[in-house]
Amino acid sequence: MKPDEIRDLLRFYFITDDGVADFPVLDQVRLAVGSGATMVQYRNKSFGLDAYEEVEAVCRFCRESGVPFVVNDDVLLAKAVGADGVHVGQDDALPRLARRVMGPPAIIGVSVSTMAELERTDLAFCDYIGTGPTFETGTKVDAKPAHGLAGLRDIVNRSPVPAVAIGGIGPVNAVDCFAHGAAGVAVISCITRSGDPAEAAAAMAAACGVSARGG
Ligand code: TZP
Ligand code: MG
Repeated sequence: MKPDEIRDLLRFYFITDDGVADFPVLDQVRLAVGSGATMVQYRNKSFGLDAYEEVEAVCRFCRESGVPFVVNDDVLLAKAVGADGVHVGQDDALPRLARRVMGPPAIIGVSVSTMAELERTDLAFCDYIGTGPTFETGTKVDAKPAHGLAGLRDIVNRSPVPAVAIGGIGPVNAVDCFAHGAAGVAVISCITRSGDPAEAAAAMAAACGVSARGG
């Protein structure tokens, strides 16, 4: 995918939350997409046997909505459900394997927390990097220390592919991330764990300069 195309898709990147019992994942995605999210990632760190059906339902909804859908961690699952792409971490499948399995038009993203990780990642097979945590986050228990806006800018400046910032981002500091070179912001808890998720999603859309989807 061309850098300009992927930059637009990264703008308001919503990631599902498997940690809020009373907010089903498909409802999270409906809200985010309806509010204007430009890309969706299914992230589930406690995959049960029923996850496959949930992923398929989210994938179908995103396809009907015209929003690109990627699966976190699991290349095989991404391929099986017909996702648009996959997002891998430093300890998951190598980007070149992900590219081989998913095919040339697929979106391949990789997590990069530090400059050292950036340097050892084979970015020739990636469309974008997810970089963070930019700010402190309680959502990822094993997150590395936050690199802050200066760290974000350093990584953006060295990355040959567009970067989406992640970690502790909400409507206010999203604007700072854009000002420091991020093509987009990836968010979980600012929407899913907000007292008013609809209002939070609308505020994110406004911060990202995207419009709600009608219908
Ligand atoms: N990777 C780095 S921070 C993070 C991930 C998956 C969690 C982001 O969640 P939140 O709730 O938007 O801080
Ligand atoms: Mg991973």
